[in-house]
Amino acid sequence: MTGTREALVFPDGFVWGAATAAYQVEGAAREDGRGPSIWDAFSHTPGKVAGGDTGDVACDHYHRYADDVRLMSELGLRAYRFSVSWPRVQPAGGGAVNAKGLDFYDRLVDELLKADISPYVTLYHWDLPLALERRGGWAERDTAHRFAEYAAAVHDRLGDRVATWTTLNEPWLIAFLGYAWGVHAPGRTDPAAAFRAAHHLLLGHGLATAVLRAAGARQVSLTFNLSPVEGPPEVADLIDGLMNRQFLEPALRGRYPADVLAVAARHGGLGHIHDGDLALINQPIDLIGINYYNPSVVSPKPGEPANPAFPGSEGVFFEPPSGPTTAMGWPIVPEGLTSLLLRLSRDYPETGLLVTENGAAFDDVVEDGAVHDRDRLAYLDAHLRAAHAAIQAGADLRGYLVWSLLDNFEWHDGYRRRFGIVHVDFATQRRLPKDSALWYRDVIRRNGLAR
Ligand code: IFM
Repeated sequence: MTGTREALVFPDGFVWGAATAAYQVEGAAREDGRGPSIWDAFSHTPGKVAGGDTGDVACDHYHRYADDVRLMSELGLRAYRFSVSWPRVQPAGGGAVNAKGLDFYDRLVDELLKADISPYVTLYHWDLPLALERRGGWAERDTAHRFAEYAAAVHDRLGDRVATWTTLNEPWLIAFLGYAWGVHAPGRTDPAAAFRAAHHLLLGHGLATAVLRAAGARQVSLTFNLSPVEGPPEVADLIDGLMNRQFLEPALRGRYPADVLAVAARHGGLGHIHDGDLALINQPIDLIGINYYNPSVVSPKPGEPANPAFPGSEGVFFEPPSGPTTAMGWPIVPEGLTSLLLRLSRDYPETGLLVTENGAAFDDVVEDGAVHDRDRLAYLDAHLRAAHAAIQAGADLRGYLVWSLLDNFEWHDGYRRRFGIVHVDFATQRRLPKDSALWYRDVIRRNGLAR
């Protein structure tokens, strides 16, 4: 791991926080009128999630949120990014709003504000109401309209206290892991549906952004999972297009990259992109949300079949990591964050940047009432140094939200992968701040890194 390890100070007002997502932490899957989501159906299907784990109980954040906010306060967090569960708010995916579902977020927001922690709300972090999937899910255009309707209902209840709104978390993953590869809910393996889903997610983002703006939302953002792609341009550009530019360019520039359109055209055609859609999608946003974990390295390899997450990638080989990795097997490359932030500043200089997720899973061990997670601490330290280097070079980075506050339900990996800076004993629900959490508390206190 690199880094010069001198003391570093971040800009005044830099936002320090942590993130979670509804299905990964809340539990209470059948309480207070919550309807089923695609992740309930997927996790309850044998063989889909490691260990047969589900989000039924997760971290029980639904009941323990006040204790969790107290913990955040002890750690000095200034912001908490959480997502709202759509099926809690609209159990049938549209129409009637379940007041009890919104009550939970009302209580959570009040508790955060009492502790002087800013709520950062994400409207969609993957838990689509099952009723909408039965009508075609994101592959169906109507879902984008239903999403805008849901955004209005949530803003209506929380908009007086929540300043920063994120429409979607990681549209590439939703579309291509959920509809093309099928390792995420809803588990479909239809590349044409994935391209349609990608477009309808973007449309939903645009429609919801317009609704949020009209209702007076102060800051609106969209969170992308962005991966710098390294390798010869003849292969790296294609993967960069599918993963990064397919979403950045419509949202921020109102156009699809030609190379992405060419691939989509070969997978079901472009009939789902209607005249005027790109103008609807391209609403001004205040912040680009960045979830950074690792870069990808590709090389040309004739005869290589398409990677299931990248339809159209025949002949592209994804190189295995050559250096240190996390427990996910993801390479640890902090410099990738610097180059990503600088690229976004260069390409979209008018929009502020916020790291909405960065962090790492490691195989933590509880020893004498402590978790000495040196690897995670080193990972976070190195990535903060990389973020600081980007700021020094001119990037308008406004804050950093670690993924994650708590160990939680890591999608198809279940509970076996721990990303939290706070350890959760899932048998007792006991929380235990790891060394990385105590270190992060000091980082926040001094608004930077010690020598
Ligand atoms: O846990 C996920 C999160 O829900 C979305 N971004 C990546 C994280 C780690 O895989």
